[in-house]
Amino acid sequence: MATNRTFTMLKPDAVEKGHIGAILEKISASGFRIVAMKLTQMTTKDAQTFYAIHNERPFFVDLVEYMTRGPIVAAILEKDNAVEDFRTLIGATNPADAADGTIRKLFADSISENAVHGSDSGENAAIESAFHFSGREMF
Ligand code: RTP
Ligand code: MG
Repeated sequence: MATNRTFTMLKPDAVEKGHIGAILEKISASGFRIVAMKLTQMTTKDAQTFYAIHNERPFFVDLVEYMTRGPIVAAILEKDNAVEDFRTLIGATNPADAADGTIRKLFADSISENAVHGSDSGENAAIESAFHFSGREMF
């Protein structure tokens, strides 16, 4: 996949609080085109695999519990410099450190429950997109 695409999830807390529309509005207004999108729920195995890089971290069990407790919105987004620009749009992992106007500043409550995921590299964007979507679901 080209590096002009990134992968995102609106996490269970954002869905529970009714923020899907507001976050998608902000994403669209920031120039990202939606290539693929669905409401889905991760299984424990899905979340353990998706966040396997963190499996030694003290927060791993809580992270898997959080990410599986309800539906998420998974999406692939397209824009020039998508990975970096989307990380800028979502803000720091801890919303307390996130810049004003970022999605995490606006919609997240804590470092653990921070509303949104964004891929950290083009390579991971491709892996994460393929984890959630088949080719016929990408437009
Ligand atoms: P993400 O992968 O979800 O986009 O988040 P990120 O790159 O900003 O942060 P990362 O270090 O990859 O952490 C993944 C997710 O784990 C939860 N977390 N909790 N309690 C904690 O100290 C802690 N640290 C991280 C967050 O949900 C974070 O987004
Ligand atoms: Mg990460």
